[in-house]
Amino acid sequence: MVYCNSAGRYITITNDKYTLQTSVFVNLCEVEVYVCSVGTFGPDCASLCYCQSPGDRCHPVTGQCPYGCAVEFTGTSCNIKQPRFGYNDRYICHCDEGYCDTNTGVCSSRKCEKGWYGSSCQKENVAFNKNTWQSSTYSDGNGRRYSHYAVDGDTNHSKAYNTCTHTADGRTNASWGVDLGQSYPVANIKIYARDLHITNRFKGFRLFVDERNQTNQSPCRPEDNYDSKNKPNGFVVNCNTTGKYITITNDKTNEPTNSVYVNLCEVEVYVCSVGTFGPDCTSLCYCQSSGDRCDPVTGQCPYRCADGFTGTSCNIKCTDRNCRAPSACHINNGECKAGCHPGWMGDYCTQKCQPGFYGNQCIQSCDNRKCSRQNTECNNINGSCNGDCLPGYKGLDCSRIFIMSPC
Ligand SMILES: [Ca+2]
Repeated sequence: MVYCNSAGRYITITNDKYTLQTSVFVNLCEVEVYVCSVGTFGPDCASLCYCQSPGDRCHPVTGQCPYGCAVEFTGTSCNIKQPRFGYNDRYICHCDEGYCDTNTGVCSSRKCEKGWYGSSCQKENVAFNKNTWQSSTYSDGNGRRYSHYAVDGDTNHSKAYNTCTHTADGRTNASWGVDLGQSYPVANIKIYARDLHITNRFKGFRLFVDERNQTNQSPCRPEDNYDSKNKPNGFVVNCNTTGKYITITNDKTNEPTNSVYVNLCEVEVYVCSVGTFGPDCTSLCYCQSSGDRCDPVTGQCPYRCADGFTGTSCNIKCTDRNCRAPSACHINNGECKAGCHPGWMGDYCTQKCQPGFYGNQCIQSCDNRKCSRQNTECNNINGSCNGDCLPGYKGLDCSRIFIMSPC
């Protein structure tokens, strides 16, 4: 057996050593070339790897996938199934180690996988390692300042080279762009510019999110409203729009060089994972299909809620409602038409009474109870005193007058 561990189409066997007969031969009875089937690796091809695309072959020895793991898998060989959270395990945890809270997704380790952010690690930087371009490329003795330096995952903004892009000298306009690979509802974009030039080279800064690679649409942040002076590095641009291409342009002369530059150290484009929304992507929306993305700000689903959920952002479980009478439970009309059970309030009867109130329609005041003990806890449903009443009163909430009859 000969072990190779390499990829190739042609197998060649050569020989240039003379034998005793002073001739050189290749004299074979059979050559069998063994490969592992797609999705397997190891000496006996008995180990499984779950690569991004079903057709990707992982490394025959390490199991490493060429373009990353399938959605639900992680680990060097992409064979560790990621833990999940949420109702019916709808969401994938993106913790770097350990498990996440089964309801909220918050990681026990408080650390996210590379490329994921936020307190529940559901905010993804979709620009990381994607295809980039720029209008021209600056070069000097320290090398070329390539466009992909702005998506290499290194946010260092004090260095001039190896991790920051730089367009060439002597230009009257400059631009840089990234292709996210697909259209995303972009929540916000974080930009790290070079410390030395954050003010002068961002003077004409404009940012576009577009479905096509064009920059004739309205920019996310109009140039005239953008003030780069005293801007801290790693600043966020809010967009709340959908697009596949992010383009940053500049056509303002950078004094005193009279050239125009785009000079970026990192551009992070944040998108909430499918089924999450909100500034930190911690709110959950249960849309009809588990692949539906809801609005990154409002949480509204594109079609309707998943069965069993209701509310504007489809995050209210029908069985969690406390309707007084059975009510249909569909998106936007899942309100409790006949009102709530005592102790509950809101359109969907999922909110407890305000503190200090209880009972039917939450209008009974806890202060009016006649509990024997001061500051007794007040149950939202029945206002129970959890103990004795003051003389002359009875009932769970000690609100009924008790007339004692004489002996
Ligand atoms: Ca960088």
